[in-house]
Amino acid sequence: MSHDENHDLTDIQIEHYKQNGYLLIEQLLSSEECDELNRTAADIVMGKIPLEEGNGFEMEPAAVSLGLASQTNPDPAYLFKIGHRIHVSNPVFRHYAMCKKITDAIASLIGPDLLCVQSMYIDKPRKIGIGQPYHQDSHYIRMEPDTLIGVWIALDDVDEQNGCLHVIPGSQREEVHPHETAIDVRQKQLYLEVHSARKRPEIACPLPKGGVVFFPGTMLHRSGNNITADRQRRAYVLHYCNARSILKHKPEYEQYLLVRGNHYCGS
Ligand SMILES: O=C(O)CCC(=O)C(=O)O
Repeated sequence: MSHDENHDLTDIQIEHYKQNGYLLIEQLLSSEECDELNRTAADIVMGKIPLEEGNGFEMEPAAVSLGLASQTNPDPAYLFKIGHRIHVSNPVFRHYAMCKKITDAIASLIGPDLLCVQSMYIDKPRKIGIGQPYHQDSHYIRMEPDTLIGVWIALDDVDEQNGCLHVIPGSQREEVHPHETAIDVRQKQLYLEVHSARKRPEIACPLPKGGVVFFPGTMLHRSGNNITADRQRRAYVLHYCNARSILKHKPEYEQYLLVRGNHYCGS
């Protein structure tokens, strides 16, 4: 596939995103590209690749409680998360943050000038990986105007058993809801939650390895627990915005990466 190939979305895809607030593409990255990201994450956890300033990794809390792994005795099979600037500091993660397959698609949705503002590699280990309850990313990443878009790339086959994403179509048109302590006893140690979202009809977003979900920052979304006995659930999760938006929060470390088009002062 040529690097110059155009990956703009079709009118039908753009319309689906506008109407429903999310868009699934089943094969964005190849299986080999996903393997490269998974290998790189494992090398970071095992200390073979340095974790640059502004990044950290955490083991799954349940794995730590069970004595299966710890910060000083890490194991990629029990990872929780690496973040939040691997799209800047690591060449492999940066390559995919900037790849045209992603940036052309996002440009079709929020315009040609794009900043990547955050990245996470999130794992839900088999049997113990815990889901993130309903939230809106615009609660955490604030800007004016709000052009935030989440890009959730499945690095394993994902479904409702191993913790795929769920969305509430229509919620993308709403303001940011109050985010309160999560209700679930395990989730409350890690996450805030929009409690009212629990009663609302949702759509699961199962995907093959290499598939992606695009969704705006105001979309209410959650992930499930990984209840499978033998399947990991790894994802590369990126957040982008239109480079003309003014970000309210400046991170401690340089984190905003222009991935396409022009920079504008203020962002
Ligand atoms: O991958 C997950 O489990 C949830 C990620 C998510 O919802 C987010 O990063 O906003």
